[in-house]
Amino acid sequence: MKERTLAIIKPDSFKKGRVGEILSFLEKKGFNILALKSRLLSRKTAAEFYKVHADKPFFDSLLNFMTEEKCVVVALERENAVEYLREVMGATDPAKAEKGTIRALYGENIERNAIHGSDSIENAKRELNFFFSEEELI
Ligand code: FUP
Repeated sequence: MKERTLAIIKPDSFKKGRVGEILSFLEKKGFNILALKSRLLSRKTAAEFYKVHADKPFFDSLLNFMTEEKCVVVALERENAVEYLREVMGATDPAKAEKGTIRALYGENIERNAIHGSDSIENAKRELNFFFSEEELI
């Protein structure tokens, strides 16, 4: 069954000019780009998006990073999209990510790790609706 998930190509990738390469990587893995936009997140928006991490020691630093340049938010569609995106993204820490994954290829460290991907079907719904209107997701 076709499923939808949300990816965010993060500011480190944007700054290095890797947005096109990462989108192309995703297309080669069978994802269709349903919707996409380039956005400079406000601190408030980034804090709301990452609110589950509000009490973590890395939260403030994460907000600085996520607001330092534009992000490209992408609604993706594919069979088994949520789980498969997590697989091709690799582990949170690029040093621990499997060879050939996006984070192994493009990430710098556990914070500057190139890409975000929803971690469950429920969170994918929340995150897609966070960035896109119903009309944009048709
Ligand atoms: P992931 O689902 O792989 O993106 O990882 P988490 O939800 O655990 O973390 C969300 C983001 O917080 C990561 F992408 C990067 C940041 N983070 C840190 O900066 N330091 C940490 O120790 C853990 C996460």
